[in-house]
Amino acid sequence: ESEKEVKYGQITELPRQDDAMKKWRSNRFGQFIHWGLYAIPGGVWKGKTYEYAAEFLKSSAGISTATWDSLQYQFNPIKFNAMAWAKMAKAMGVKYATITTKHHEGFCLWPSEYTDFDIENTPYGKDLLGEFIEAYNAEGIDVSLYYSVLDWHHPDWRYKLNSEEDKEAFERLKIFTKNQLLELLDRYPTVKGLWFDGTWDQCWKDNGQFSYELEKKLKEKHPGLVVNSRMRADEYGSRHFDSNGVLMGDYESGYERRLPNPWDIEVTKNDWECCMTIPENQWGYHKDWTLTHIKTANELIEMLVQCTSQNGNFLLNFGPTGEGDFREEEVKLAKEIGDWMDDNSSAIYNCGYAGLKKQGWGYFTQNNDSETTINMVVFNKPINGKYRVKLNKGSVIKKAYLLSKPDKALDLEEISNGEYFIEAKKVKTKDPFVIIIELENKD
Ligand code: FHN
Repeated sequence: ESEKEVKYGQITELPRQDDAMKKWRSNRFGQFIHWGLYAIPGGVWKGKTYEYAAEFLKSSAGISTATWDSLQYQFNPIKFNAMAWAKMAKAMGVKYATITTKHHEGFCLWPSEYTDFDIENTPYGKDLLGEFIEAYNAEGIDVSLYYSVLDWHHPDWRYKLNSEEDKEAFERLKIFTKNQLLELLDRYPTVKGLWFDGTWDQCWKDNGQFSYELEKKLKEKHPGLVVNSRMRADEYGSRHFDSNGVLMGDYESGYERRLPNPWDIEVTKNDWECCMTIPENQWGYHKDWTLTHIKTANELIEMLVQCTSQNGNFLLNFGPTGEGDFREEEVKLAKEIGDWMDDNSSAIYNCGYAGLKKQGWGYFTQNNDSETTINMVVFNKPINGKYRVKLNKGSVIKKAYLLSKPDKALDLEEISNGEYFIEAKKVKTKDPFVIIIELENKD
């Protein structure tokens, strides 16, 4: 098939191999924070509960912009303690966090020169985003900023440009967007990445040149900046991937509340990130968590491990309350995940695709700096207590042991050339656990 000429496609060669990108890749586990005015009503308006995502309440309940925007004067998260948040994130085991600086409602969590619809003009008044970044950085956690281009508050925002007037409005919105992004990078120089959202509007898709030039400009200003694929469209309106199928931005961010097929090897070729909610589809705080299934710690850990096994990052979402704390369920899950990470994170950080065929018991991961050690993260114990491993040609297993009992070698049975059973019948735990195999090259 003939290649299309693409002028406004990818701007760097992928996968990026600079230090900033390597760090992003080694982090593997991140915390997503959706926080804005929507946290105040929490999915409930005038006594009625709306089941759809709480951050969409304005639209689900048909609330006027003026009424919604006046929530600004109630935003006073007196319980917000940035240090406590950062400590909780650290204990959960995340290495990075991505926070909504401005979601679709348009409210800004930092004092912006370009709008009054911001934290400065709330009873809280202080630079909440600045506090957040400082506290997380102090705990050694990288921070990236989520930014929605779609903006229900801004008078110049349009889905589609139907008239000359719309076009002029969009020109102004482009300037506003660029100014705000440059302002964020100016104010918060330690930021590692920008996470674009709300970029599916027709006007954004029709303006590939703008997002191309914007990406270049932001990266010039902030070397090392890591940008998600959602930011971009090429000049033909193709999003994430250009018209020739080349990924745009630095990593694929289309995995929202879904994971790739766990056997898919193609996906391991690009950097990517899956973002995930704990309930079915709630990003902002919703008062009622009985409406859908709430994922358990082990379900979430499995997603994290699967992402790692296919060279992806896992960004797990939290929706703090309007008062500035986390609901009990989130605190408990963070603790449970953190307890697991305390013992098993060596199978996560700086790990990726191991190059072996996935088996039914779970996932292989391998540290990027090791050639001979492979982790087997087990989620399904086989009835016969034996774990199948098929190696690539030329290597043999030297030994296998549980990560929790490195001194006790597990029995090995070679079934056929390069295919083994590892025996681990006595493992009692009900949680996922790790078997380590050490390989040796035959020649
Ligand atoms: O509409 C938003 C949603 O609220 C949330 O921010 C997610 C996160 O990926 N992005 C949008 C939907 O794609």
